[in-house]
Amino acid sequence: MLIKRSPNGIELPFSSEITPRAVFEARRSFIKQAAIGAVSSAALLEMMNREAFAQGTHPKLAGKLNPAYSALDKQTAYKDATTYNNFYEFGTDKSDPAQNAGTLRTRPWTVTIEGEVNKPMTLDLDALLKLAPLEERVYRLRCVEGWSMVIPWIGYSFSEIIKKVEPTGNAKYVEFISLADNKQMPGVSSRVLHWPYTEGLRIDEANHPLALLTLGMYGETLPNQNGAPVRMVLPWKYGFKSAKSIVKIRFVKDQPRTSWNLSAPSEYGFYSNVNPNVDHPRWSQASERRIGEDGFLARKRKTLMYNGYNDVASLYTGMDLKKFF
Ligand SMILES: Nc1nc2c(c(=O)[nH]1)N[C@H]1C(S)=C(S)[C@@H](COP(=O)(O)O)O[C@H]1N2
Ligand SMILES: [Mo]
Repeated sequence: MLIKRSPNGIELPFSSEITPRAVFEARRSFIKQAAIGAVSSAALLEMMNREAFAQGTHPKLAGKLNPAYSALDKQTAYKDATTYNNFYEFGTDKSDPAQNAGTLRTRPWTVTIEGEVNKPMTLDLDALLKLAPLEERVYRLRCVEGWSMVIPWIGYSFSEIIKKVEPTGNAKYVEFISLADNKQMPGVSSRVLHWPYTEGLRIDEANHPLALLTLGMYGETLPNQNGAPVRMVLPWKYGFKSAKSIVKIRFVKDQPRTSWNLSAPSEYGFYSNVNPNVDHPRWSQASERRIGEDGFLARKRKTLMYNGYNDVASLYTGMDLKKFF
């Protein structure tokens, strides 16, 4: 995909480059042709590996709308939310995850929860889906790169998991670990990040009801490129804090090392709360571009403290948020 690099390093794609419906339709007819033997099986396999971009191609997943935790902002188009992604396990271009994540096998899938808990457990997808009532929550997601989306996620508060595993008194932090399998994830062979992708929260942050254990979006299970089959969504923090395709959750005594912090500690702090007053060393965080709302000549929106989720402010009273960025 053609990228225009702005002076501050933020990538600005032209909206015309987002896969148009016509391309999707072309793939459909391509698959039909393949069925009658008109194209090679290698080409067919490559095509099948691509994740579908249209809504309605994933199993339905219903959640009861939680209006108290839902933004009224216009929702990002499904196509934009599923073709403009960061998921470095599948490549570093925004279009790579949609192109490459078809190789991810999301069933069977288990999440192992261990460490400082009285009840360590390994849960499969069905157990995760049944653990608590599913809710729909429309959250703003603000990427540290300066763009944002509004997505109707489906899941439940991570606090439901915490209740279930009973952390010990030593559990001060929670570590989220993504799958890192180079057979399914071509990007894991490159050294752009420390694999597995690891993120973390202080336990009181993880216990905040806004922290969403996420299993679906737009009324369906998660597309692979959005972190199937289970991810976190932390709307008051920069997007990279919300780990995708999680296989392990550890309750620990000490603040965990995280992938982005390891790769550039002065740029990506452990807390990484959305904060328009604390600039990234290479660009301002005062404003953002809403994906789908504007093209290359971006109409900028003001970025809000905690991405507008002021509910979380009490977690940080007395902390210098410039120091703990
Ligand atoms: N495992 C993993 N999780 C990840 C990432 C990643 O590269 N690998 N990228 C993060 C970043 S930078 C962002 S902005 C969000 C993007 O989520 P979305 O593609 O569903 O919008 O996922 C986050 N979670
Ligand atoms: Mo991001």
